[in-house]
Amino acid sequence: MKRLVLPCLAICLSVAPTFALDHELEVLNRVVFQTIDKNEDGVLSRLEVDLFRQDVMISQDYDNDGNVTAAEHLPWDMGWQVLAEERGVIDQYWDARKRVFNTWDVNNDGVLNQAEQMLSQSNEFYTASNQSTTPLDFEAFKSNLRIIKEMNDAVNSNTEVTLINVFEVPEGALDETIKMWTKGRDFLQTQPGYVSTALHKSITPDAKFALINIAIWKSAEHFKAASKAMQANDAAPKIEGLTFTPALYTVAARD
Ligand SMILES: [Ca+2]
Ligand SMILES: [Ca+2]
Ligand SMILES: [Ca+2]
Repeated sequence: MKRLVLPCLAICLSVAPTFALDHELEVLNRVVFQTIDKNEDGVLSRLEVDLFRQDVMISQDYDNDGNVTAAEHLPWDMGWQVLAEERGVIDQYWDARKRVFNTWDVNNDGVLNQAEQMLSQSNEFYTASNQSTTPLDFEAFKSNLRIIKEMNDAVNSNTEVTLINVFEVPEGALDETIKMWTKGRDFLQTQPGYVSTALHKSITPDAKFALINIAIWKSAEHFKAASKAMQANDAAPKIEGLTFTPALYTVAARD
């Protein structure tokens, strides 16, 4: 399979938490921007964007017939697909890619012919440049150029985080701790951004953590705001000797 291989792929494959992934998305955008910016003047001219378009279209046209089908176009990836897979938003990513392809496929025959390839990219440049020929700066590139914006939005569409809270429960305080947790849960599930929660009770004798809570929140910001609200409302009673350690996590690797 022909692909444009960029140094960013190594970066994009590295494991990182949510905020670092946002940084990685920024790095990916920057690397692709610099790849297109042949004269290294920090902006993308109409010519540079078109030269890149030609390189990409040629690399996608596996059977060299001058046309690019959806099957030829969609596997092309410069790093966004890897990030989408890491973040669990691969469906949103494919939807975005198909949406862009369908927009470019003006006569809706499932193939980008030469005229459609040129027209689509010309239109995209002028749209990104506010109907002018002004070269695109980095912000315009990542926020206005359709395929880049669509891929960025897809990769950014999931900001869910997992709260894992481990409880060291003093002897004889298990039921009381579960009651405390339930009261806290009742409050937290009314807060914006709450998705789900599950309290796990150890079945291993003498486990260090008798209880572990695993909860999903729409974003770290939602969870932090909810925690603050809970503290302000004193919604969780105190239990002598109980220690708990909450932290937010995101998926670092999957099967
Ligand atoms: Ca340039
Ligand atoms: Ca072809
Ligand atoms: Ca077509």
